[in-house]
Amino acid sequence: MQVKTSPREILGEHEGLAARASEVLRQNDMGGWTRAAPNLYPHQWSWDSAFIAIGLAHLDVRRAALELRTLFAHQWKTGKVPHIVFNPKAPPHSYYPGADHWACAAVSPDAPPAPPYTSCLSQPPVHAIAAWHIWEASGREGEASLSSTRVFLHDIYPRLFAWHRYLTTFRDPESSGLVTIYHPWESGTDNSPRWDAALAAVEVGDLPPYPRYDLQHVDDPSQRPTKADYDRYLWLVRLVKMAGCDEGTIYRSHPFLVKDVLSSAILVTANEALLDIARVVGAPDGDRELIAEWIERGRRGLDECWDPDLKLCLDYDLRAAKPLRVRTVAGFAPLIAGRQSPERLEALLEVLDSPAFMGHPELRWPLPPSTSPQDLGFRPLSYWRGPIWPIVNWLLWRSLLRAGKSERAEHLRRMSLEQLSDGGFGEYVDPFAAEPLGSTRQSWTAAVALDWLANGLR
Ligand code: 9WN
Repeated sequence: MQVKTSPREILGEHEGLAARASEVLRQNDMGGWTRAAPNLYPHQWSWDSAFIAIGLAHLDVRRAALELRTLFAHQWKTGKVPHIVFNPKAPPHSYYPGADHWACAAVSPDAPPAPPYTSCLSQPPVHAIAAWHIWEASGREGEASLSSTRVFLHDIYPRLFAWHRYLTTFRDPESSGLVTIYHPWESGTDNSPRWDAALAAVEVGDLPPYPRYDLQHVDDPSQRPTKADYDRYLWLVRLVKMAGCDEGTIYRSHPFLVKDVLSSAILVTANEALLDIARVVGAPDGDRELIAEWIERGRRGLDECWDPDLKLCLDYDLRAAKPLRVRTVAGFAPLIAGRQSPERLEALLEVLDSPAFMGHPELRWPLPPSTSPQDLGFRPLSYWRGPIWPIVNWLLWRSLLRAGKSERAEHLRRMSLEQLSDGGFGEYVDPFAAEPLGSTRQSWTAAVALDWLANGLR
């Protein structure tokens, strides 16, 4: 990767941090795409790539655009963007389930030609936000950069549109405005207690023994999902493949079918970015009307999931026909979707500031744990069950800015940077001891650090 902007130009008081973050992205750079992390995740992950592109936009706008181009080159015929594009050069025994296990091209006519193979699942749609971010970064560089990014936007727009159409049709046959997921991996918050009840109802059939390479890359196995969780994850993959990845068949037969409020909220705000892109590329009026309709429908869907007692939004289990009553950061979905009534916004902020989240007295930094310390499912050191995830902080920070809450946003930005300056670019962070956990040198953590640093200068 050719770094055009010196990290020195994008820092404030965190000079070393910018250089270190750029170095993580450089080390994980595979030419046209970036490994999510060097050891634990040696492939291209979908929503990781979107965050990575947001960070790269501060270093090299063209390279940032290439990150998304490479990912979208593996888009399925249905419009689905796969959650993993497998790196054919990844060391053997580095990630399970790897390309051979998925081999989706063999089971679905909609999969792109392989290799490289892709997974059959999806992840939250942060991509249009990243594409718009790249456009804005170009705007700061001047006309030459803008004109090359205009070409990029023209190329990527139809792909982004197809991706969002996939999510609003195949993943929402009820027209509820909410995205259905088939697997916790699709939520990006895999092992969150959000999914415990729905997963518990999944009966695992015969599974051959399988390796847990992931456990080699963390200090303590309890930071990763349990064997019981992994059995269910692999069983659900087996069922998706047995259904030939056919959406209708999955919808009829799959035991795990959940409306995910966080993905749905990200889709709303990504649709706003898509509408901006549609304007730049001069997309047909019909597209723009449809995108505007998706935005409205998404907000209405999230309204339906509001729990007035918890003052949070709740996922909905379609199989059990009931909400999943767990207090996690996903509950702030309406904040991420944006344009809430002043009362709803105040209610959300009150919960965010309360001891249930950022106001918990034992937190090292006032940053939101992935699961509320007051929830029974809270585990401070386990994956999505309690640790702080910098990319979630980034989503909340961006949402606060868009809601006009600039002081709170600035506080969140500063605290997040302090945390990263102290602990480095771990995948997630112990909310109390502030130890970095999970993978080290995680690309998206470095990427959001770069964006936060750059925002301190504007
Ligand atoms: C499964 C790559 C990904 C992130 C997810 C995170 C984790 C994978 C795993 O790593 O998931 O997709 O093997 O645990 O939960 O959000 O995209 O960083």
